[in-house]
Amino acid sequence: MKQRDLDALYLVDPANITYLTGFTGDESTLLVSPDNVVLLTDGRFIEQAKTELADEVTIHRWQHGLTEDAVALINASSAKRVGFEAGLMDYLTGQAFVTGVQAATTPVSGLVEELRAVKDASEIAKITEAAKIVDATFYHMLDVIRPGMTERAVAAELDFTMAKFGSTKPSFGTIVASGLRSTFAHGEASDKVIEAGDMVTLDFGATYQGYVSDTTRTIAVGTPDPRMEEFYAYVVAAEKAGLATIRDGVTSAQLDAAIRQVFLDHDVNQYLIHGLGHSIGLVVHEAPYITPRGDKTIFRANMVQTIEPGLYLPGVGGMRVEDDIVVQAGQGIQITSSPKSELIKLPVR
Ligand SMILES: [Mn+2]
Repeated sequence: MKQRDLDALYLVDPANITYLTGFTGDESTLLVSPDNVVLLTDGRFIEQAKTELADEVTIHRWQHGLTEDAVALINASSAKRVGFEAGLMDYLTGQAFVTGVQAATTPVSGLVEELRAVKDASEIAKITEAAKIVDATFYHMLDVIRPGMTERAVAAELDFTMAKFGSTKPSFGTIVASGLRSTFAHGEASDKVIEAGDMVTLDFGATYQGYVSDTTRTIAVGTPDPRMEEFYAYVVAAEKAGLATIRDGVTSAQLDAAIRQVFLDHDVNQYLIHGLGHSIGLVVHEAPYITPRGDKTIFRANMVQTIEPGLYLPGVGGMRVEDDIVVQAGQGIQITSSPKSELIKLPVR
């Protein structure tokens, strides 16, 4: 705030508020000034806020509305330049905020996210626990998946298993995409029945003490189209190239190029239809992202990154592998470890 010449900052993003204060409720906002931090919330969260917040944080139960009360608090203060999370507010809320506040308002973005990008030891420990849960769950699913099951039944068993292993909630809607649906990079589980010969992509994440994991494996049920095995080898090789490249000091664009080169070498890059990875933490998609446009984004030690190359052949099938990696000086340390080197073909029983 000092660097940006702000004497107050109004935050609306739940993950940013959790990161700064430890408060885990939602529909609340945070007003930060050099000598005062105020959580604006409603009756549902008062008792929770008392147990989660440090004594220095003032709990303000709003009377007229979150934004209205925040505006009134700012106008009653001596703040002259107020930053606010413009990109995370809807139009009407933002308009009410900037017209209500008498001080100068400055849109800010990424201020707290920048702090969140580099994790401390306790955050890495929590993400590592969430990673262990998805690995244990994947092994269990290998015993469960068989032809005749719907994707939805697979997802239900997968979510239930993560919960049994200690996940408080899936970190996003579990993806189970089989057969032709495996060409949908983000195919949430449907009523489709899994058949012999299907590729089945499982993309799922656990939450442990607020921190998430995110992993993907594609397996076959029975014998798939022979091109799928060929493509699978490229995907694994691409991820491996990424794992060998990621470390402190590498740019996002360099990492993207290292992974993508494997696909270019085999003339299949046109079947890659999404970004190659993202950071994880309190939420499943955090900056930095792996992107060819990321020549100014530099990975730093103690970021936690996913690498997730995939190939999708329309009308045939698709696959993706994704692992979670702690960036260190000199190397990346993989914290998810489900098997992937050979395409797993489950027996048709
Ligand atoms: Mn992911």
